[in-house]
Amino acid sequence: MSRIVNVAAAQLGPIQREDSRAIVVKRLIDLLRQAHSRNAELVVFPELALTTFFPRWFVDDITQADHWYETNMPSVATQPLFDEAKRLGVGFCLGYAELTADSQRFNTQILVERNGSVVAKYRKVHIPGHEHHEPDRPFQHAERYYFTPSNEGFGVWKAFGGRIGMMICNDRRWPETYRVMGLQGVEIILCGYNTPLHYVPDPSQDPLQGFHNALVMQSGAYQNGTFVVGVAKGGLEEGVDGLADSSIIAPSGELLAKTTTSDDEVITATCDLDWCNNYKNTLFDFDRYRRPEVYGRITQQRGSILD
Ligand code: CDV
Repeated sequence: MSRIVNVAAAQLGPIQREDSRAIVVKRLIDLLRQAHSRNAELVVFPELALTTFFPRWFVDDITQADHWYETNMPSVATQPLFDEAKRLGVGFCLGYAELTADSQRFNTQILVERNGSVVAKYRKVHIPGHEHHEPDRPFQHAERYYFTPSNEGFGVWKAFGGRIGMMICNDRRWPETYRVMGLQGVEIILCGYNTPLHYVPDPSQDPLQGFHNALVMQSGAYQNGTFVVGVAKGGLEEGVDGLADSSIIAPSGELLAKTTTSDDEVITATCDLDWCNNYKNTLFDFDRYRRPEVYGRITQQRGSILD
């Protein structure tokens, strides 16, 4: 039986503050159709794909930000995307801000199968940035104010004929993210991101954003024998320039496809999931070669302990 999945990364250019959900959903549907015309059966959209990256602004009363969050999925505004995807027989992965019935706020990504059913929900684990207003910054990155870090961890779901995992933006920088999914046999990891090119705490990293993006996702793919699909919302959004460089990466760590613009753009790759076994059954045969008995510090402590 074929274990081929045709995957598309549907990169978004900027979404400005005034852009309505309806305008954005139209863009998503256009990308979905482009991907379908190129035989994609799974289309991956970025983190917080329905709105501008609102954590760049601080509001003292967090309820003033409620309009950036979704309380239902699908919602009235996103239903046309679900309908078109089902009509085309294409699945998708979508990032959005989630406000739950008990007032919890998560940075969330869902996986929707080709029949329109939501098969998985992932809530961001590693929340970067700051909790309080930092007025001296040129722009805020107050994700730690707007989102609760999820304690649900990294699941892997059987879908699209394989084992699919999800992570969101900053999660991709942490090796534990990939390994927890690797230990569940993950074959494709889907990741949306919004990465400002200017990193305020250490601007020496600014010219390295593209390098670091590729470095972490390519090594995570290789070390766990999995495909990784990294999808940006890039370009100049409300005065803040965002990294593009959306990529589809093979279990060998090689780049299969990469965007060339920082605007709405689709890239595709044919992913043979059996390729994962070349790595999972040899160099990275976890059962044979891993030494969890000497990795205790990984889960027993958070920060470095200097003797
Ligand atoms: N949205 C993000 O998680 N962005 C972070 C930035 C703040 C470093 C990232 O890891 O790309």
